[in-house]
Parts: sequence; C-alpha cells; structure tokens
Amino acid sequence: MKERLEELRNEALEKVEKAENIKELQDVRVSYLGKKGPITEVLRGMGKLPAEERPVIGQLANDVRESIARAIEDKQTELEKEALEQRLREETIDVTLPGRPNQVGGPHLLTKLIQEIEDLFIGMGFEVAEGPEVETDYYNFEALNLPKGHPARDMQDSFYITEEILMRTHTSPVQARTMEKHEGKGPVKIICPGKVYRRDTDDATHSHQFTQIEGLFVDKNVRMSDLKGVLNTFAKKMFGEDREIRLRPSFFPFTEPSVEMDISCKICRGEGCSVCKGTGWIEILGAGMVHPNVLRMAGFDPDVYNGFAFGMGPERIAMLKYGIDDIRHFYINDVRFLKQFHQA
Ligand code: FA5
Repeated sequence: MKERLEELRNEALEKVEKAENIKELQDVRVSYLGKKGPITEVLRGMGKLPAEERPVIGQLANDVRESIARAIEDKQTELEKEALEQRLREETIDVTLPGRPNQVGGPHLLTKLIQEIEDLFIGMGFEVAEGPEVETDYYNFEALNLPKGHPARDMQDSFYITEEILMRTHTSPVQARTMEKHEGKGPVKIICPGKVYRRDTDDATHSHQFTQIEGLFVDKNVRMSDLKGVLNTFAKKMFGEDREIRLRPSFFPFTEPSVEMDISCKICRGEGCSVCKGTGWIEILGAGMVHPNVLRMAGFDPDVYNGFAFGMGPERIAMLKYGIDDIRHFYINDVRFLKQFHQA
C-alpha cells in the first residue's frame, strides 16, 4: 500500500508539472484528490491492514494528499502569472503611436453669415428682434397690407396649417409684431433674422425653406436716402468697398415706393457676364418706404411717423460672396462642403 501511495504521488506530481493550463490542473485535482480518486480508495482499504500499520499508512496518505495539493497550488499560481504576463504583453499600448485626432465641428456657414450681418447692423444702431415661424395669417399677410384674396399673396405660395395659421413666408411679420409692442411710439430700429417657408420648387436658387433678414426703421422724418445710405454701407462692408449698389423700382404691398437693390457684379465688374446675365448687376434684396396702411394697422400715425424696410436672403448673399453655385449645398449637410468655410 505504501508503494501504491508513492506511485500515485509521483504520477500526480508529474501530471501537475505537465499541466499547460488551469483546466488541465483542475482535472488533475479532481482525479487524484476527489472523493472518487485513487487516494480515497486506498484509505478505504485501510480497514484490512494490521492495526499497527494503519497510523503509518494514514500519515503517509495525508502526506501524499498534501504534497499533491501544494504542487497544484504552486502550479496554479505559476500558470496564472504566465497568463497575466501574456495578456500584458498582448495588450501593451504603444504610446509612441500617433493618436486619432477628434473631428472638430464649427458653426454652419449660414449661421456665421447671419451673425456677421447682425453685427453690421448692430453697428448702425439696429437691435435684433425675433418672431414665431408658425405665424397667423393676420401678421404674415393682413397686417402687411395683404388682405385675404389679394393677388400679391400668390408671390409667396404658402404652407397652411389651418385656414388662419401658416408657416411664415417671410420675416416681415416681425415688423408688425414689433411695431405693435411700441404702441405708436418711435423710433423702432430692428433687424429680424429667421427661417421662412414657401411652396417653391427646389432648384439652384430656390429652396422651400430658407432664411431671411428683415430690417425696419420707423421714426419721424425717415427718408428714402436714409434707406439708400444704410444699404450702401451694408453692401460695401459685406462685399467690398469697390462694389456699387443701385435701387430699381419694384412692388411690395407693404412698402410704397418699393425697390429692389442690385449690387455690381464682382465677376465682370459691370461689363456683363453669365453670372449677372449680361446686365452687370445682381439682385440681392427687396425694400421700400413702409406703407401708411402698415403703420396705421400697427398703431402708428402715418402723418407723424414714416420709415423704411428691407428684406434679404442670406443664402443668396452667401452664394454671391463665396461663389456658391447651388443653394441646396446649404441644406445637404455634406461636411466636405461645410468644412471649407470653417475659417471663412
Ligand atoms: C420678401 O419676402 C419681402 N418680405 C422682402 C421685403 C421686406 C421687401 C421689407 C420690402 C420690405 P421676396 O419674396 O423678394 O421679398 O424675398 C426676399 C429675398 O428672399 C429674395 O431677394 C431672395 O434673396 C430670398 N428668396 C425668396 N424666395 C426664395 C427661395 N425660394 N429660396 C431662397 N431664397 C429666396
């Protein structure tokens, strides 16, 4: 029995030594030290031994068990250490590798241009005013001298939500709302930037949703030449000192007289080219002297007060300033287009 125990010890120690991973080591533990293992078997047969041999064999069996258990424990520590070292080797971070740079975004070109235009007008004493994009028929049309059924409503095909509520078709309703708040007392000197909506078919120069900036100055003795002076200063600061402006007669129901403002073409310097369609001029905004009906409806006395108003489309201004050939570029959100203007 003694020999059998020694044999088992050597056998087990050899297997422990050869174990290549924790799983194999567990198998050795179960097969030699488990309840159904050969050492337990030997101990069960001890009853047949003479009484004086029993303590010796018992002692030896415990000794064999302990030495196998210790060997398993040592081997386990060794295998765990090896596994850890291998993981550390595999997961080493090479701190000399260049990092991946974060993509840094920037404000949209239109946002920046609108801020630039705001700054220009703030410099001329205007304040920024805002109004709702979902507007009533009254402020979008009626308060601007466009009663129901007026043919000029067709100039701005609208998205109606109900009979009386629509997506605003221009930023002009903010004029009426702001004048009302002033309760008949001037001066009112505001610009109103914001989104507007029209049932226009999208093409290179039209979008169904676009932005506008409205301007309004109401006070005593405001003249058409004041309008021209303000627009001239704006055009030169926006497009360069060498650009000229001209005002052409036009029609808007909310201004009388009404004009459209053209700026001299940058490409041909007035000679005529394909961009300005051979005229030497490019239209950038609508303007005029506020119609007496509009002043009256907003609570101002047209015999005391008068004023000018204008409305421009920042998309068209950005297209002229940066030579962008299609308005849809602003809304497709292709980063290759947008990031060209991060430094603009
Ligand atoms: C108006 O919207 C007037 N409310 C402007 C105005 C204000 C005139 C105050 C007088 C006094 P108009 O429909 O022309 O006018 O539009 C003004 C500008 O918006 C145009 O010059 C153009 O730059 C831009 N615009 C008009 N329709 C579109 C469109 N579908 N897509 C992009 N820009 C547009």
